[in-house]
Amino acid sequence: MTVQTIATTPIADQKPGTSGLRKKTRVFMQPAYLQNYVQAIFDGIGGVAGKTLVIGGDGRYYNDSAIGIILRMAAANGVARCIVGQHGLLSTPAASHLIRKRCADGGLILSASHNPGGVDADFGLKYNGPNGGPATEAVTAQIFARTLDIASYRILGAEPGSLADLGESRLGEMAVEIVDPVADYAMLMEELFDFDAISGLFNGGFRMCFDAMHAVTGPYAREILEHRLGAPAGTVINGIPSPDFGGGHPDPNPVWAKTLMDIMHGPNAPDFGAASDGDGDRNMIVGAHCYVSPSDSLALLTDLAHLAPGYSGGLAGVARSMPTSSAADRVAEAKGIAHFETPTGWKFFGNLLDAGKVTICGEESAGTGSDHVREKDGLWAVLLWLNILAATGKSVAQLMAEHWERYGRNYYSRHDYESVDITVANALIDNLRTRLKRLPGQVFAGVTISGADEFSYDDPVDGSISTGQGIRIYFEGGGRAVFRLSGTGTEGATLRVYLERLETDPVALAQDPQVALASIIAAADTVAEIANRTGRTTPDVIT
Ligand code: VG1
Ligand code: CO
Repeated sequence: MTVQTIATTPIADQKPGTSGLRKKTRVFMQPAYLQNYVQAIFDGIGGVAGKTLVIGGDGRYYNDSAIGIILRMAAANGVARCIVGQHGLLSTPAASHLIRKRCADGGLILSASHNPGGVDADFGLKYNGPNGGPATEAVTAQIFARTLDIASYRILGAEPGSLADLGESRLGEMAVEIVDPVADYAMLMEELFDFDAISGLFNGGFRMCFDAMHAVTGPYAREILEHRLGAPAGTVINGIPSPDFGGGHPDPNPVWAKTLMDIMHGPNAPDFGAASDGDGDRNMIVGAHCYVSPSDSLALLTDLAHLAPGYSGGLAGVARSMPTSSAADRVAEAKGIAHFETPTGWKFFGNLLDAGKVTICGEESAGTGSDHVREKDGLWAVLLWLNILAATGKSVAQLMAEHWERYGRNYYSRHDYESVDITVANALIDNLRTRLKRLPGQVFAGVTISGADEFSYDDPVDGSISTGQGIRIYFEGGGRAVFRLSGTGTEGATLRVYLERLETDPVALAQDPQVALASIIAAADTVAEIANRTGRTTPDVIT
């Protein structure tokens, strides 16, 4: 079998964002586009000869063809073994677990996560290192640098075998091992959680609805919830992965998971609802008539994780991304454990987890996870919630009410303005940046600014510094607004405005967040001149 060395030229737009490289599917399908990027990953990490890689994706359009190309390139670059999920499927947390369990040198995960799939939608690829976590900024910088001076890529002149057949085969000199994508992950979940107690819940008539959103979590949720835990068939809805996610937007939030929200707020609502995203690393938690914001979920899990066997010894600490509400910080302070604030994106949690400084991490974008893998993990969060519900015998609404009574409630919302002209979006952020020093003391929409800065992160483990991670504006009375541009979109710019206010008055804990945050929302819109600059008077998505 011949190794072909194909001459190529650099492609300018292959800079990885918050979570790998994401582009329109048709961009990835252009001649040499995927090949250049894969070769740049292989070269950027110092070569792959003799290494073992884990490969899998969320099943979106082009997943299997791309895996075929990656396998041929891996073989041509001297990779010793590729461990591939059957049918090319691996959820992001399952891929992270496989890398760790099999002591692989890293992995390639094909996903654009919560972005829609299809030939006219989005595709993505990211590299995870030997700890199972997303490549650090230093590594992605090396990969990007290589995309800019690449001159050739190597590929084997032979097609790999079927991704459907479990077991081992050869592609040139390389071993290709097709594995069950669910088995190892399900075993890990059984080690962490009290499956007997959760089964007991279901046996007692507890009802749940899990919306897999036609994405990768379907097979995992069915195996774990319906088969191993005995939840009735039909507990998992939209459970068969489809290349375009059933034409939907696999982002588990109240807007895109509206079907589930309607069920959970309808008559005869189940006790517990949950949803996951395209690649299975996000989670949405909702009780009967009770939506739990991701920031609150992180705080509650930090408070009560010890009720699950895998965390019975307590937590070393908790980390949250900067735009996530500070609810988890107060729990950490009450428990006397460390808490950390990192930039947006799971890659910033890796060092803290590896160093044993934190056990649980979370992001406002519906990502929660722990040191069991090095990615956020949707189903893990759902199982931890189930374990807590089983251990306490309380409802979601009851747990949240008690949590807010004890710690106060951080009213929270994120307003997204999508497909904004990139120049306009950059100018909006630049304008805020240049005014930061002058803002304290100024009044916008009746609210006084008490402080303003731009977040930069000094990694306490490796000393690396990440600047420009979001504009923060603090208001008198304890409110906060954060402004940043998304690093996962594929069309124009997405402006994210994160809004938060702590309420401790016991009689004011049950408001609609948009109402509770009205003054902060108005002040944030005014100070950033959103309407004037973008021409938008309302956000495209409010979560
Ligand atoms: C978004 C979220 C961020 C998350 C990232 C990847 O990034 O805000 O919290 O880590 O997506 O999640 P951005 O740059 O668009 O705000 V996933 O589930 O899409 O891999
Ligand atoms: Co995701």
